[in-house]
Amino acid sequence: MAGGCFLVLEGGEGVGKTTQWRRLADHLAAAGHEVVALREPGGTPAGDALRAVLLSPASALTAETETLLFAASRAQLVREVITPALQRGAVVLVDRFLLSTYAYQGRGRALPLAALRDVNAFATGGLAPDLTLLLSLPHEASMARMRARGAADRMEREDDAFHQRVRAAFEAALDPAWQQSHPEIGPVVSVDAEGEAEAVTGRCVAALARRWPHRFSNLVGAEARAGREVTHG
Ligand code: Z5A
Repeated sequence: MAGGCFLVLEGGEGVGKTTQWRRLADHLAAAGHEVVALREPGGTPAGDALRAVLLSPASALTAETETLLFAASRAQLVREVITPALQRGAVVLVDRFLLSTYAYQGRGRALPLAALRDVNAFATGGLAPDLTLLLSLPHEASMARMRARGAADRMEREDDAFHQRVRAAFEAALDPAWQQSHPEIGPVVSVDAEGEAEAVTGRCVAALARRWPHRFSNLVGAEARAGREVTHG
């Protein structure tokens, strides 16, 4: 693989994405990669403003408005940060991307996938991740982690049935036939998110090294080496 690499971390709430996003970014930087670590929604000044609206429990949004605001944040992030970073050869690591829209707005809010696809094709300009690592954790374990963390945002306050639909959508994305019919999502692999954070990072690193042995095999043990700065957005 030459040039940049576009990686996404996905999963339901409380599976440990943000924890792994930080740890994986550090590993990649320690192995000498330029790393641009971003989260959705957000990652740009406009995106951060949209994030505040989207996650505030005080916002009353229709499902359609919510979808358009997530897509607006994505459009800004792709053009302002992701595409230039990929063009310079950086590893771009994003906490959530389009698959979250399919899971939360598609399955969670029951909006038609065709509309989500069209809006987001416009938002991304056709940019698809090179790989998505889907963190998988039993429902009870992720709920326990959320309870331990406290305060819930607007999306997290949805009921259990909503979150079960979201989980089912993520699981469906692991089916090779589903991936073939959704090329805009790119390849998705499951990573077991149970156990200590360090063990989960090891599984993420192993998944990257399996897919791109030449580029990423030196990630194993990379945290012990001095690394480059990570740009966080
Ligand atoms: N959303 C959407 O609807 N449509 C879209 O298109 C997009 C997003 C892009 C973003 O919220 C919300 O937007 C999200 C989907 C929606 N909402 N929901 N619900 P966010 O960015 O604020 O949050 P999140 O993405 O849902 O992540 P999270 O809830 O913060 O959880 P997480 O990132 O998966 O987990 P974490 O913060 O790393 O860990 C959670 C807790 O568990 C924390 O206390 C950790 O210290 C602990 N933890 C982490 N790893 C471990 C291990 N291995 N063992 C034990 N404890 C652990």
